[in-house]
Amino acid sequence: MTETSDLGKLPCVSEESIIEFLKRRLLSKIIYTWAGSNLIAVNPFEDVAGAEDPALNELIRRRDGARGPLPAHVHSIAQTAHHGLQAGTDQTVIISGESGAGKTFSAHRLLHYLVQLEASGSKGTGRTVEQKLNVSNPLLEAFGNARTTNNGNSSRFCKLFRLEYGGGRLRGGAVHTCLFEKTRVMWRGAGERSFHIFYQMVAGLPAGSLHALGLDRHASLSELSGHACDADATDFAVTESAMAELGLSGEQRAAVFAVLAALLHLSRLRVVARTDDQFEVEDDAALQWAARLLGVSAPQLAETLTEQQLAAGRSSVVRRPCQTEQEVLARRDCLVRELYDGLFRWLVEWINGQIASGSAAPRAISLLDISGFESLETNSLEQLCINYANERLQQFFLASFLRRLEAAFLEEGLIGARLEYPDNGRLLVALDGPAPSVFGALDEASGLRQVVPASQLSAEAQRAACAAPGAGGEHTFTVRHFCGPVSYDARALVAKNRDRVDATLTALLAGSSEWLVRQLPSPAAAPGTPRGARRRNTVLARLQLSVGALLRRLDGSDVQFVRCVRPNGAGAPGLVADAYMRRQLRAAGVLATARLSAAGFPFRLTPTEFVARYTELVELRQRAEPRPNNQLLTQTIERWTPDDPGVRVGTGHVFLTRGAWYRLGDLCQLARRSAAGRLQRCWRRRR
Ligand code: AD9
Ligand code: MG
Repeated sequence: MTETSDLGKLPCVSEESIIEFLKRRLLSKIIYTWAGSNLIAVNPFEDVAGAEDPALNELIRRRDGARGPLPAHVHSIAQTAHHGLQAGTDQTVIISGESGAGKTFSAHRLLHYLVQLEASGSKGTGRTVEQKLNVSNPLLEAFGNARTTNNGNSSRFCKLFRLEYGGGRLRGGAVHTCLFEKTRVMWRGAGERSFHIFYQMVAGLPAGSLHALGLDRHASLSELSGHACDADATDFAVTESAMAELGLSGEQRAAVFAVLAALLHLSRLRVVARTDDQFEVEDDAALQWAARLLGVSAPQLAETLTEQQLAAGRSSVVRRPCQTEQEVLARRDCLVRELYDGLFRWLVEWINGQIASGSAAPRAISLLDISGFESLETNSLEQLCINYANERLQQFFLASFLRRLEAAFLEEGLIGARLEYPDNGRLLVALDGPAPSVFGALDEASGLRQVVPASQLSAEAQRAACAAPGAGGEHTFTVRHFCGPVSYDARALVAKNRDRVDATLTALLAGSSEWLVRQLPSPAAAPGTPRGARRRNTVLARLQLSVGALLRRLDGSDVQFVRCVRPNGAGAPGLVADAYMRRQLRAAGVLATARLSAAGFPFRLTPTEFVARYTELVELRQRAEPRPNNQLLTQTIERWTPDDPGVRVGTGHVFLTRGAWYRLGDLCQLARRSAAGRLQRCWRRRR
């Protein structure tokens, strides 16, 4: 018998058995495994044979999912989505996993397969759409990915890529992004780089063009933290041609590079002390270039950076000069961050304008590439945001998974098959529900510029029994997420959550003589910005809205999950670190998924398959029946396993839990050796 490719069908579903099983498969270069209808993809960190196997693809393409399980492969996910779409339901694939686990790689595979599927089915006009969809990914990655200690091409944003179909054909698409790590443009950890595009531009633009932007290749590269590599110049050619392919003219591309160059100049600004508590920006080449490229005057830029606007009462504001060097630098960092964030959003909007399907109510396959759970040594607002988004996704996953099971049962005439599952609804209410809640307390304090003590946040979390006791020091509070407890440092949360942009900075950019700078979406126009007097404009409030908007887009669609797993921290092929895997499998809820799938009758057999598999249990005179019917099956099952809740006979299939599957298998083996009477006695003992 061939080995199963489904974790839910293992004889024993435990963490150890799952790790052993995945390890054995990886060492045999099999990276994909089913956990019920979800796919586990273990990153091999090398090219594995068969990934683009034409025979396998042909096999996947010919089967439509209705005729038994497809091979465990990411292309099977794509094929199932395509099949479901053709049947009239929107489809979503959610790809999760920790940094470097292979989410983006899997997303590319899915996109590539779906686009190829169209290309092979149709010739002619669709071509341009396919090309545009294909090149939008490298362009987004140039501006939104960076080298981190975990991954040389780490995505610093979550991406929902929609492929839109009209009249049964791929017509275009749309990209939605959230959780963009704009802070990276000014701050990153040791050994990490800023976004690829800066290195690409400095390595790839001709010397004359760099000179016209006030840049010098060698000086600029040494100033950017982290080194450029040979690939940056080659990648720049790819990025530039993607920009051109997506309709950005030479003039528009030059305007984008000018903004990037302005950011490099801004990052070099120097602050000098005029008096003990008055500071100014040095009037040097960096200031002049930054101002010129941003289309503002140098004195105006310097003044905006050194004077801050403060609220005085409910409706009036006062301006006062910055009193420390840090205040000036914080304003500069804020300007750089918001400019880059605006540029990224402008680019996403541009891409969307180019790949739009034009169909009024298109059907869609959505691919969601989201950062996985993070539990670092010190966890702050960034981790709270990512973990909250994952918590919402888990809730979405449970709802869609159970809905699908329910639908399958209803279709088969099985009513009342109840499943036990770990619901995270209470935890979410404790996090983002109406005050009192963790987000409520932080938002309240952000409005009042107060500090929230960790003990208060702990109390909010504890209200829903989602705080783990005793973890972390006095400044931390711990949330018991569905994949394990995470301790957050409460100290910088309020300041980070506030993330205010002074109106004078926005006004400066609005008055620019450069068309692109004027067109960049202002922070106030960010998608998910809370409107109305009662909503707070904080990072958490915006996050809550943007995740909600993202999930609403997926509502009503059939959802499949790809859980990416990184086998070791070093990124080495052929190496599996058990503890490393275990942590991720827990974080991805793989064990819970396998158990859910085991609880959810993972084995489905048609009557013919049932009789073929359990021949020994079927009475001799009935074995010859040309078409086994439900009555016969029910009689057989009742005879051997009376009132077994693990077996359900539907209109077209027999559903078996994992336990029932093995019970019946054991009975068959015994039947080969024993008389029927002995067998039944044995069965009674087992139950
Ligand atoms: V992050 O959260 O954006 O930092 P990802 O997206 O999960 O991360 P990524 O897809 O970028 O990880 O993959 C990390 C590295 O593993 C890349 O160099 C990939 O080329 C490599 N990888 C991932 N999956 C595969 C695979 N199936 N076969 C070969 C792979 N290489
Ligand atoms: Mg990625």
